[in-house]
Amino acid sequence: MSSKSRKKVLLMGKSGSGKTSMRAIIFKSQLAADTRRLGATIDVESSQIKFLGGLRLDLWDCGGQDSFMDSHLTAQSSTVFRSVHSLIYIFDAESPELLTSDTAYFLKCLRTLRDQNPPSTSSSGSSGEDGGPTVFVLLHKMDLVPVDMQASKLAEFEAEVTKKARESGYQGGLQFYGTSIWNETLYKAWSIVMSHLMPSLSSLRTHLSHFLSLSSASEVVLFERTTFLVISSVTNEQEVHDTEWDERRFERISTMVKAFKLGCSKIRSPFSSLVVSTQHYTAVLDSLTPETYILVIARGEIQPAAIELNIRLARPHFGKLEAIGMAR
Ligand SMILES: Nc1nc2c(ncn2[C@@H]2O[C@H](COP(=O)(O)OP(=O)(O)OP(=O)(O)O)[C@@H](O)[C@H]2O)c(=O)[nH]1
Ligand SMILES: [Mg+2]
Repeated sequence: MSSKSRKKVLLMGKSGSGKTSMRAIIFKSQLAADTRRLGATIDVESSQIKFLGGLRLDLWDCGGQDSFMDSHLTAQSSTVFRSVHSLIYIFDAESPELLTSDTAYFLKCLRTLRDQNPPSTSSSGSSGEDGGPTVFVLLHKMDLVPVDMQASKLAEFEAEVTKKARESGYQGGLQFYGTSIWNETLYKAWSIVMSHLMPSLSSLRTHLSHFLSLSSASEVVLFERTTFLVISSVTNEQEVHDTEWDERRFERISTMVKAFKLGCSKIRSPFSSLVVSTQHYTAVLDSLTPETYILVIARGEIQPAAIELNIRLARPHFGKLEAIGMAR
Protein backbone atom coordinates (compact mmCIF):
# COMPACT_ATOMS: atom_id res chain seq x y z
CA MET A 1 0.00 0.00 0.00
CA SER A 2 1.45 3.40 -0.91
CA SER A 3 2.38 5.89 1.80
CA LYS A 4 -0.12 8.26 0.19
CA SER A 5 -3.05 6.06 1.06
CA ARG A 6 -1.70 5.06 4.48
CA LYS A 7 -1.60 7.78 7.08
CA LYS A 8 -0.28 7.61 10.60
CA VAL A 9 -2.16 9.77 13.08
CA LEU A 10 -1.13 10.21 16.71
CA LEU A 11 -3.65 10.85 19.49
CA MET A 12 -1.76 12.30 22.43
CA GLY A 13 -2.44 14.22 25.63
CA LYS A 14 -2.26 13.61 29.33
CA SER A 15 -4.01 10.71 31.03
CA GLY A 16 -7.77 11.18 31.40
CA SER A 17 -8.00 13.95 28.80
CA GLY A 18 -10.38 11.82 26.71
CA LYS A 19 -8.37 10.30 23.84
CA THR A 20 -9.73 6.78 24.02
CA SER A 21 -13.25 8.13 24.58
CA MET A 22 -13.09 10.05 21.30
CA ARG A 23 -11.72 7.05 19.46
CA ALA A 24 -14.46 4.81 20.83
CA ILE A 25 -17.25 7.22 19.87
CA ILE A 26 -16.03 8.15 16.41
CA PHE A 27 -14.60 4.86 15.21
CA LYS A 28 -16.36 2.21 17.29
CA SER A 29 -19.80 3.82 17.54
CA GLN A 30 -19.84 3.69 21.33
CA LEU A 31 -22.18 5.87 23.35
CA ALA A 32 -20.63 8.82 25.20
CA ALA A 33 -21.97 7.52 28.54
CA ASP A 34 -20.16 4.18 28.07
CA THR A 35 -16.75 5.90 27.98
CA ARG A 36 -16.95 6.31 31.77
CA ARG A 37 -16.02 2.63 32.00
CA LEU A 38 -12.80 2.94 29.98
CA GLY A 39 -9.55 2.12 31.74
CA ALA A 40 -6.30 4.00 31.20
CA THR A 41 -4.50 3.09 27.99
CA ILE A 42 -1.34 1.08 28.55
CA ASP A 43 1.57 2.21 26.37
CA VAL A 44 0.08 2.58 22.87
CA GLU A 45 -3.04 1.09 21.29
CA SER A 46 -2.85 1.29 17.54
CA SER A 47 -5.74 0.55 15.24
CA GLN A 48 -6.03 0.41 11.48
CA ILE A 49 -9.15 1.97 10.08
CA LYS A 50 -10.10 1.49 6.47
CA PHE A 51 -11.65 4.50 4.88
CA LEU A 52 -13.17 5.35 1.58
CA GLY A 53 -10.99 5.71 -1.47
CA GLY A 54 -8.57 3.06 -0.19
CA LEU A 55 -7.29 5.29 2.60
CA ARG A 56 -5.97 3.45 5.63
CA LEU A 57 -5.64 5.29 8.86
CA ASP A 58 -3.07 4.07 11.38
CA LEU A 59 -4.41 5.61 14.56
CA TRP A 60 -2.03 5.52 17.53
CA ASP A 61 -3.77 6.16 20.83
CA CYS A 62 -0.83 6.92 23.11
CA GLY A 63 -1.37 6.32 26.84
CA GLY A 64 -0.97 9.63 28.65
CA GLN A 65 0.22 8.57 32.11
CA ASP A 66 3.54 10.27 32.94
CA SER A 67 5.62 7.10 32.63
CA PHE A 68 4.16 6.33 29.18
CA MET A 69 4.53 9.92 28.01
CA ASP A 70 8.16 9.92 29.08
CA SER A 71 8.74 6.68 27.22
CA HIS A 72 7.02 8.00 24.03
CA LEU A 73 9.29 11.03 24.18
CA THR A 74 12.55 9.18 24.84
CA ALA A 75 13.11 5.43 24.36
CA GLN A 76 10.26 5.01 21.86
CA SER A 77 10.44 8.42 20.20
CA SER A 78 11.41 7.24 16.74
CA THR A 79 8.83 4.41 16.75
CA VAL A 80 6.04 6.70 17.87
CA PHE A 81 6.82 9.96 16.08
CA ARG A 82 8.43 8.91 12.82
CA SER A 83 6.40 9.20 9.58
CA VAL A 84 3.50 10.91 11.29
CA HIS A 85 0.98 12.59 9.02
CA SER A 86 -0.98 14.38 11.75
CA LEU A 87 -0.83 14.82 15.50
CA ILE A 88 -4.07 15.33 17.40
CA TYR A 89 -3.22 16.63 20.85
CA ILE A 90 -5.97 16.60 23.48
CA PHE A 91 -6.01 18.98 26.46
CA ASP A 92 -8.46 18.62 29.35
CA ALA A 93 -10.07 22.08 29.54
CA GLU A 94 -10.59 21.72 33.28
CA SER A 95 -7.09 20.58 34.17
CA PRO A 96 -5.47 22.80 36.83
CA GLU A 97 -2.14 22.34 35.00
CA LEU A 98 -3.49 23.34 31.59
CA LEU A 99 -0.97 26.09 30.91
CA THR A 100 1.85 24.65 32.99
CA SER A 101 2.80 20.97 32.92
CA ASP A 102 0.15 20.00 30.31
CA THR A 103 1.49 22.61 27.89
CA ALA A 104 5.07 21.68 28.73
CA TYR A 105 4.36 18.08 27.62
CA PHE A 106 2.75 19.37 24.44
CA LEU A 107 5.82 21.47 23.62
CA LYS A 108 8.04 18.42 24.17
CA CYS A 109 5.85 16.46 21.76
CA LEU A 110 6.09 19.22 19.15
CA ARG A 111 9.86 19.22 19.45
CA THR A 112 10.10 15.44 19.14
CA LEU A 113 7.65 15.44 16.24
CA ARG A 114 9.78 17.97 14.43
CA ASP A 115 13.03 16.15 15.23
CA GLN A 116 11.64 12.91 13.84
CA ASN A 117 10.03 14.55 10.77
CA PRO A 118 12.28 17.39 9.67
CA PRO A 119 10.35 19.57 7.15
CA SER A 120 12.85 19.12 4.32
CA THR A 121 12.69 15.33 4.31
CA SER A 122 9.08 14.78 5.29
CA SER A 123 7.37 15.41 2.00
CA SER A 124 5.71 11.99 1.85
CA GLY A 125 2.37 12.19 3.55
CA SER A 126 3.15 15.31 5.58
CA SER A 127 1.20 18.47 5.06
CA GLY A 128 1.56 21.03 7.84
CA GLU A 129 1.93 24.70 6.88
CA ASP A 130 5.71 24.44 6.62
CA GLY A 131 5.77 20.91 5.19
CA GLY A 132 5.89 19.07 8.53
CA PRO A 133 3.07 17.01 10.07
CA THR A 134 -0.19 18.82 10.72
CA VAL A 135 -1.01 19.50 14.36
CA PHE A 136 -4.58 19.72 15.66
CA VAL A 137 -5.06 20.90 19.23
CA LEU A 138 -8.33 20.00 20.91
CA LEU A 139 -9.35 21.77 24.10
CA HIS A 140 -11.57 18.95 25.26
CA LYS A 141 -14.31 18.48 27.91
CA MET A 142 -15.63 21.93 27.09
CA ASP A 143 -19.00 20.83 28.53
CA LEU A 144 -17.41 21.37 31.96
CA VAL A 145 -16.70 25.04 31.17
CA PRO A 146 -19.66 27.42 31.65
CA VAL A 147 -21.22 28.15 28.25
CA ASP A 148 -20.63 31.91 28.39
CA MET A 149 -16.91 31.36 29.07
CA GLN A 150 -16.19 28.70 26.44
CA ALA A 151 -15.29 31.02 23.54
CA SER A 152 -12.99 33.23 25.62
CA LYS A 153 -11.35 30.21 27.27
CA LEU A 154 -10.54 28.72 23.86
CA ALA A 155 -9.28 32.05 22.49
CA GLU A 156 -6.99 32.67 25.50
CA PHE A 157 -5.74 29.10 25.43
CA GLU A 158 -4.98 29.31 21.71
CA ALA A 159 -3.10 32.61 22.10
CA GLU A 160 -1.06 31.38 25.05
CA VAL A 161 -0.15 27.96 23.61
CA THR A 162 0.69 29.45 20.20
CA LYS A 163 2.96 32.01 21.88
CA LYS A 164 4.75 29.32 23.86
CA ALA A 165 5.10 27.11 20.79
CA ARG A 166 6.67 29.97 18.83
CA GLU A 167 9.01 30.79 21.72
CA SER A 168 10.11 27.16 21.75
CA GLY A 169 11.04 27.45 18.08
CA TYR A 170 8.06 25.63 16.52
CA GLN A 171 7.15 27.38 13.26
CA GLY A 172 4.46 25.04 11.88
CA GLY A 173 0.72 25.59 11.98
CA LEU A 174 -1.55 24.72 14.92
CA GLN A 175 -5.30 24.31 14.47
CA PHE A 176 -7.38 24.72 17.62
CA TYR A 177 -10.89 23.42 18.34
CA GLY A 178 -13.03 23.23 21.45
CA THR A 179 -14.65 19.79 21.82
CA SER A 180 -16.82 17.65 24.06
CA ILE A 181 -18.09 14.10 23.72
CA TRP A 182 -21.47 15.37 24.92
CA ASN A 183 -22.31 17.48 21.89
CA GLU A 184 -21.69 17.89 18.17
CA THR A 185 -18.38 19.78 18.58
CA LEU A 186 -16.61 16.41 18.53
CA TYR A 187 -17.98 15.69 15.05
CA LYS A 188 -17.15 19.17 13.81
CA ALA A 189 -13.49 18.85 14.78
CA TRP A 190 -13.13 15.28 13.50
CA SER A 191 -14.82 16.11 10.19
CA ILE A 192 -12.17 18.78 9.67
CA VAL A 193 -9.42 16.31 10.58
CA MET A 194 -10.87 13.79 8.12
CA SER A 195 -11.17 16.24 5.24
CA HIS A 196 -7.55 17.13 5.88
CA LEU A 197 -6.57 13.46 5.69
CA MET A 198 -8.52 13.04 2.44
CA PRO A 199 -7.79 16.20 0.42
CA SER A 200 -8.76 14.49 -2.83
CA LEU A 201 -12.34 14.56 -1.60
CA SER A 202 -12.62 18.28 -2.14
CA SER A 203 -12.99 17.57 -5.86
CA LEU A 204 -16.13 15.62 -4.97
CA ARG A 205 -17.94 18.91 -4.40
CA THR A 206 -18.18 19.47 -8.12
CA HIS A 207 -20.06 16.19 -8.50
CA LEU A 208 -22.28 16.94 -5.53
CA SER A 209 -23.06 20.42 -6.93
CA HIS A 210 -24.15 18.82 -10.15
CA PHE A 211 -26.40 16.45 -8.22
CA LEU A 212 -27.81 19.38 -6.20
CA SER A 213 -28.85 21.36 -9.26
CA LEU A 214 -30.14 18.35 -11.23
CA SER A 215 -32.40 17.31 -8.35
CA SER A 216 -33.43 20.91 -7.41
CA ALA A 217 -32.28 20.23 -3.85
CA SER A 218 -31.49 22.85 -1.22
CA GLU A 219 -28.59 21.00 0.30
CA VAL A 220 -26.66 17.77 -0.23
CA VAL A 221 -24.36 16.30 2.43
CA LEU A 222 -22.08 13.29 2.13
CA PHE A 223 -21.25 11.23 5.24
CA GLU A 224 -18.66 8.52 5.75
CA ARG A 225 -20.53 5.30 6.49
CA THR A 226 -18.89 4.05 9.71
CA THR A 227 -18.08 7.27 11.51
CA PHE A 228 -20.86 9.37 10.03
CA LEU A 229 -18.42 12.24 9.75
CA VAL A 230 -19.26 14.83 7.11
CA ILE A 231 -17.03 14.40 4.08
CA SER A 232 -18.40 17.05 1.80
CA SER A 233 -21.48 19.21 1.30
CA VAL A 234 -23.03 21.71 -1.08
CA THR A 235 -25.77 24.18 -0.36
CA ASN A 236 -28.03 26.32 -2.46
CA GLU A 237 -26.84 29.57 -0.84
CA GLN A 238 -29.95 31.49 -1.88
CA GLU A 239 -32.21 29.20 0.13
CA VAL A 240 -29.98 29.30 3.21
CA HIS A 241 -30.10 33.11 3.18
CA ASP A 242 -33.87 32.98 3.00
CA THR A 243 -34.34 30.61 5.94
CA GLU A 244 -31.39 31.10 8.37
CA TRP A 245 -30.24 27.53 8.76
CA ASP A 246 -28.49 26.33 11.88
CA GLU A 247 -24.73 26.60 11.39
CA ARG A 248 -24.13 23.41 13.36
CA ARG A 249 -26.67 21.33 11.46
CA PHE A 250 -24.19 18.87 9.88
CA GLU A 251 -22.58 17.88 13.16
CA ARG A 252 -25.97 17.67 14.82
CA ILE A 253 -27.14 15.33 12.09
CA SER A 254 -23.99 13.18 12.52
CA THR A 255 -24.65 12.89 16.25
CA MET A 256 -28.37 12.16 15.89
CA VAL A 257 -28.11 9.67 13.05
CA LYS A 258 -25.31 7.79 14.77
CA ALA A 259 -27.40 7.49 17.93
CA PHE A 260 -30.37 6.41 15.82
CA LYS A 261 -28.27 3.80 13.97
CA LEU A 262 -27.08 2.47 17.31
CA GLY A 263 -30.68 2.20 18.50
CA CYS A 264 -31.59 0.31 15.32
CA SER A 265 -28.74 -2.17 15.76
CA LYS A 266 -29.78 -2.81 19.38
CA ILE A 267 -33.17 -4.03 18.21
CA ARG A 268 -31.46 -5.98 15.41
CA SER A 269 -33.05 -3.92 12.68
CA PRO A 270 -30.11 -2.49 10.72
CA PHE A 271 -30.43 1.11 9.61
CA SER A 272 -30.80 1.49 5.87
CA SER A 273 -32.42 4.83 5.06
CA LEU A 274 -34.48 7.64 6.53
CA VAL A 275 -37.16 9.87 5.02
CA VAL A 276 -38.64 12.93 6.71
CA SER A 277 -41.36 14.78 4.87
CA THR A 278 -43.09 17.91 6.15
CA GLN A 279 -44.98 20.80 4.61
CA HIS A 280 -41.76 22.85 4.49
CA TYR A 281 -39.06 20.38 3.54
CA THR A 282 -38.25 16.84 2.46
CA ALA A 283 -35.15 15.06 3.74
CA VAL A 284 -33.85 11.75 2.45
CA LEU A 285 -30.83 10.00 3.96
CA ASP A 286 -29.78 6.98 1.97
CA SER A 287 -26.78 4.88 1.08
CA LEU A 288 -24.88 6.28 -1.92
CA THR A 289 -21.80 4.09 -2.27
CA PRO A 290 -20.40 1.17 -0.25
CA GLU A 291 -18.58 3.73 1.94
CA THR A 292 -20.95 6.70 2.06
CA TYR A 293 -24.42 7.98 2.86
CA ILE A 294 -26.00 10.96 1.18
CA LEU A 295 -28.46 13.36 2.78
CA VAL A 296 -30.60 15.38 0.39
CA ILE A 297 -32.72 18.26 1.70
CA ALA A 298 -35.29 19.82 -0.62
CA ARG A 299 -38.35 22.06 -0.47
CA GLY A 300 -41.55 20.47 0.81
CA GLU A 301 -43.19 20.24 -2.60
CA ILE A 302 -40.49 17.88 -3.88
CA GLN A 303 -41.60 14.30 -3.30
CA PRO A 304 -39.29 11.88 -1.41
CA ALA A 305 -39.75 9.35 -4.22
CA ALA A 306 -38.22 11.81 -6.70
CA ILE A 307 -35.16 12.26 -4.48
CA GLU A 308 -34.85 8.52 -3.92
CA LEU A 309 -34.94 7.98 -7.67
CA ASN A 310 -32.21 10.59 -8.22
CA ILE A 311 -30.04 8.93 -5.59
CA ARG A 312 -30.55 5.55 -7.22
CA LEU A 313 -29.58 6.97 -10.61
CA ALA A 314 -26.49 8.69 -9.17
CA ARG A 315 -25.17 5.58 -7.41
CA PRO A 316 -23.22 4.08 -10.33
CA HIS A 317 -21.47 7.40 -11.00
CA PHE A 318 -20.43 7.98 -7.38
CA GLY A 319 -19.58 4.29 -7.02
CA LYS A 320 -17.10 4.64 -9.87
CA LEU A 321 -15.55 7.74 -8.26
CA GLU A 322 -15.11 5.85 -5.02
CA ALA A 323 -13.57 2.88 -6.79
CA ILE A 324 -10.92 5.03 -8.45
CA GLY A 325 -9.98 6.70 -5.17
CA MET A 326 -12.67 9.33 -4.78
CA ALA A 327 -12.07 11.52 -7.79
CA ARG A 328 -8.33 11.75 -7.22
N1 LIG B 1 -17.18 15.71 30.96
C1 LIG B 1 -16.51 15.08 29.99
N2 LIG B 1 -15.89 13.91 30.26
C2 LIG B 1 -15.22 13.31 29.24
C3 LIG B 1 -15.16 13.85 27.94
N3 LIG B 1 -14.42 13.02 27.15
C4 LIG B 1 -14.04 12.00 27.93
N4 LIG B 1 -14.51 12.16 29.20
C5 LIG B 1 -14.30 11.25 30.35
O1 LIG B 1 -12.93 11.28 30.70
C6 LIG B 1 -12.56 10.02 31.27
C7 LIG B 1 -11.21 9.57 30.75
O2 LIG B 1 -11.28 9.32 29.40
P1 LIG B 1 -10.26 8.42 28.55
O3 LIG B 1 -10.75 8.51 27.14
O4 LIG B 1 -10.09 7.07 29.13
O5 LIG B 1 -8.89 9.24 28.73
P2 LIG B 1 -7.51 8.96 27.97
O6 LIG B 1 -7.05 10.28 27.46
O7 LIG B 1 -7.64 7.88 26.99
O8 LIG B 1 -6.55 8.54 29.19
P3 LIG B 1 -5.24 7.57 29.12
O9 LIG B 1 -5.61 6.35 28.37
O10 LIG B 1 -4.87 7.30 30.54
O11 LIG B 1 -4.18 8.36 28.44
C8 LIG B 1 -13.71 9.05 30.98
O12 LIG B 1 -14.40 8.86 32.20
C9 LIG B 1 -14.59 9.79 29.99
O13 LIG B 1 -15.98 9.49 30.14
C10 LIG B 1 -15.85 15.10 27.69
O14 LIG B 1 -15.88 15.65 26.59
N5 LIG B 1 -16.50 15.65 28.76
MG1 LIG C 1 -6.81 6.04 26.82
